[in-house]
Amino acid sequence: MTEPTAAAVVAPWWTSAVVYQVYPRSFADSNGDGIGDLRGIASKLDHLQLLGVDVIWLSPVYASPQDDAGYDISDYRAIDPSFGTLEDFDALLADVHSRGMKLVMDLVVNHTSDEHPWFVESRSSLDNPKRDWYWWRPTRPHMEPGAPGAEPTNWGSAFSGPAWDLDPLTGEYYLHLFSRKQPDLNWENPQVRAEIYAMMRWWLARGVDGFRMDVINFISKAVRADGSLPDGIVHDGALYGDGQPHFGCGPRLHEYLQEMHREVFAGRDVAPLTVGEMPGVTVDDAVLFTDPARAEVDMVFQFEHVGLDHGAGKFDVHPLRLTDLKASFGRWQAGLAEVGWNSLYWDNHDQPRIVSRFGDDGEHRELSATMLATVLHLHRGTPYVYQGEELAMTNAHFTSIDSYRDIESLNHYAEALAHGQANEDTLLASLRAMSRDNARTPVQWDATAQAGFTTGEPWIAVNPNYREINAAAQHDDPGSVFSFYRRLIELRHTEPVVALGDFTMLLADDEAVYAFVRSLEGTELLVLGNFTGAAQPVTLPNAQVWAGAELVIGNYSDPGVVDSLRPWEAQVWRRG
Ligand code: TEU
Ligand code: CA
Repeated sequence: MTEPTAAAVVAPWWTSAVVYQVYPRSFADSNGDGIGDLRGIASKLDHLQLLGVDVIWLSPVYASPQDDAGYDISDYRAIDPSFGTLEDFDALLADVHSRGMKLVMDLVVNHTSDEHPWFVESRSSLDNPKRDWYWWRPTRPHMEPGAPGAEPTNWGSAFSGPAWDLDPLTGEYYLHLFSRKQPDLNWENPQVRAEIYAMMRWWLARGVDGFRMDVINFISKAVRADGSLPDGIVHDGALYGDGQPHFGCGPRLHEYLQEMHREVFAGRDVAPLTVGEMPGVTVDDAVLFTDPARAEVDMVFQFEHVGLDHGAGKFDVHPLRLTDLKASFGRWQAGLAEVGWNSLYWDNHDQPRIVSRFGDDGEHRELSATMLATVLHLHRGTPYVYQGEELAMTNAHFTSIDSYRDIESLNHYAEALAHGQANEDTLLASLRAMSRDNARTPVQWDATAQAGFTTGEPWIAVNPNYREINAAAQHDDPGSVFSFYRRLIELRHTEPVVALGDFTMLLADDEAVYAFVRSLEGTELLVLGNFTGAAQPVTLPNAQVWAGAELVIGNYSDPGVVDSLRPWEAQVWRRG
């Protein structure tokens, strides 16, 4: 492993940054309508500044019928009234900047809302100038329009059902990889791309500092010369074909990302931060997407580790094997060690909360939360903290389907029941484990009514454990999960080895202990994490070199010992 060159010391700012994701609907409500909003976010910036994060990623706040909670946009240059106004946005951005933080917007351009004027025009007639802005195709040959299987391809939507809907007005089908109210844009059309680049430049001119790009690796579809699209393989027990091989990391994706970079990001004094959400992306793909020399994106969100407890699908839950997790993270650390850069996340608005998923949200909630945080934040890459993760908020543990709001969860429940794939109890159990709503319950600010999120009726229920788990109880408590996150984030800001050090996995076959070393210019950190609720021995190769090392951070009040870990213990030792 080459010694870090001078270049390393001028690594991009985001290699030592920590990003905080805000899901506006559930963050803080300022006007009592039960829905979080921009003024609510502004009222909580002290919390984020105290935490020490560098960047705020805002999930969508644009005008939207909210069919998929804002990821279905009807006007890219307007704020949805439920979140506030453009003036509220400008005030929030100015406040964020005045506190030395940056703000990144969510760019949702694989699809729009079906209420976006572009789609309203496109569906209005076969020869509308915007017809080719979306994917319209005729009924499958020799099939009756609207009949099961008559769709142009057999692809399933991510939200259950087919990925095509017949539009009676013109008798053609349109493609929607997500809900039928999220028609996919046709990026083959240069007018579509030009419009999107102009919209992005509009937000950058307004002062935003970058974009998180929603399912950006789905924008290039594998369309054949004759304009047709291939069917997908129908996996065992599946109702539809798997289209992902035909739209995931498609043939023109690199071309589009490089064009976007030229048209939107190139030549700016301060390079905007760009992170591409890319379900199904591989390490080799990611090296190409994040190689600075290729000018595509700074980093990607990959999904391998959040699929390790998936069986046939995400709702078929299997226990995590720690060796699988280490194998996956180890491959991504090694694969992007020389070229490219990793993002690091456990939680976001699409994943159940990690302390309930890979930790223990009962007896050892705080210890398992801080151990998981330590292991993640000490890897090489940019960490993302999802709202509430810094408080060790847990899954919702809903017991009734009536409590759920997420279109993916509700559609899955309805489809599985309708096709007799499972009974209500089994489905409710899998939703309790994996539903996206687990991440979307309101942030727990204090022990007052509705956890201080709203003075009204929240759009989704507050987790009843808010009296015990809330920000107010943790801000001034040096032993709290919140205070531990502050220390972890501070470590990345003050220790170059954390941001830029090489990564070496240890104990790859150990099913209980996660262990690795980070090293930079003679400084070495040993990171240990116990993924179980039982004490575990640690047998390190050449353990003696760590005798006399200094404990940099640990999640027990008294420093432990390198050769044995207490339940859910995390330790970070430094030498040199
Ligand atoms: O998510 C894309 C995506 O991969 C998720 O749908 C994921 O597969 C699933 O939720 C895991 O269960 C992005 C956004 O993050 C998500 O909120 C949107 O629903 C989706 O795109 C469509 O915009
Ligand atoms: Ca509100």
